[in-house]
Amino acid sequence: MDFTIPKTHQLFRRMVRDFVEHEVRPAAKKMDALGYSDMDLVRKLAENGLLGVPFPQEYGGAGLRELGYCILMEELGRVCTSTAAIVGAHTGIGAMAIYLGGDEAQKAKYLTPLARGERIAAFALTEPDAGSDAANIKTRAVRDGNRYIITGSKIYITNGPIADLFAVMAVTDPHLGVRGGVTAFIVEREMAGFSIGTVEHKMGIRGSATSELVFDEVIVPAANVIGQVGAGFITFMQTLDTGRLGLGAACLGGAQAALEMMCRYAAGRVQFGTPIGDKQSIQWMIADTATEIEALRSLVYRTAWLVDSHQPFTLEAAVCKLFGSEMASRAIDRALQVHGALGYSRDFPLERMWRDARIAEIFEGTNEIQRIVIAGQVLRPYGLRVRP
Ligand code: COS
Repeated sequence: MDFTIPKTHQLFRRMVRDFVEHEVRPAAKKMDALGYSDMDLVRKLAENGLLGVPFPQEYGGAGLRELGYCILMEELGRVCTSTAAIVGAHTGIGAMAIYLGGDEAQKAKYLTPLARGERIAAFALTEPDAGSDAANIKTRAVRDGNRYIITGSKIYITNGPIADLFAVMAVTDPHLGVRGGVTAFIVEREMAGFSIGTVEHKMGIRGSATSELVFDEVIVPAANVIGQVGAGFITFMQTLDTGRLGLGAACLGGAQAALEMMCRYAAGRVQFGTPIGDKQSIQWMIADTATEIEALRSLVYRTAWLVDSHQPFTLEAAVCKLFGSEMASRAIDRALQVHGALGYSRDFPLERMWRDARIAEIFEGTNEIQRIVIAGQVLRPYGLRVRP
């Protein structure tokens, strides 16, 4: 395994850091306070080529593969979890479903404008009766000549209110279940019968809009089936694998920011005549956080290397998501404790980071699901099948 980060990617990190400091940081607090996605910021992300980072240049992407995408997500996660969630839903799972499962015509028609940031994507799996139990979806797609008619609803869809294109999982044959009976579709916002339902009011990532999607006999051309009819469950599971890695990278950024804040404050805050960083109680919090960050950094970039070298990574992506989300919450909580009452103040970013971090333990597959995925992968060679 080659752990050297290529020069192109080092330069890319510098460019992203600069963009994030100048454009994302000023927007983060405002988006949280007002609870909206800043579309000017999304436009600037597009103009800087940051909405199609992993995809090949022939499809409008930056061609920086998963390594570049993880660098982007780490840098966004350092400053604004909402922006990381917007990019994660757009690039990491929405557009990714088309990249992984779509044909050349779909990549030309849909992936390319998504990668260029001309259109925004979302990934629609969760329903009232199906979130963790992804196989239990009820949204139905019925074939009618050379089109499908989709009926049902999706909930808690990140980017729902701002997206133009939706990767949607629907049942095409209820008798076949997930092995042949579930199909993925590309649905356009303008298609008749499609509408945005309830918009969520959330405790965190308030700059990332989340909503219900309603499909009232939406007519979708058969050409919008992603991959083969019946292959939708596998495409969505594979897409979630890469999404979970990106989320782990965003958690790495959040934890790193918390560590830096902790160290700065510990060096400057004097109590009992010395900086609090002189106290072992604080040093150990810093040491534990730094240790966990080193572990996550290795996990994330090794997993990116697995993806980019076309090796299996389902286990590793679930580990990144599980460990990363719990670790980022711990790191930010420690940073808040080190800052005392200042950390609890709404005038200081830590309380937003603390609220924002919590979602990573829930979305893109709860951490309970990640443990099922990990146990399943580890126990498979022993002939055991792990059931949810
Ligand atoms: N890559 C490729 N194939 C996969 C896969 C993956 N990551 N995960 C599952 N599959 C395949 C399995 O191999 C199986 O096919 P075979 O029987 O032919 O081998 C098929 O899909 C069904 O898998 P399984 O039997 O494990 O399905 P379950 O219904 O038991 O559910 C879990 C599996 C729980 C892991 C799945 O439903 C899941 O990930 N749920 C969480 C979904 C989620 O993240 N929701 C959040 C909302 S979306 S942001």
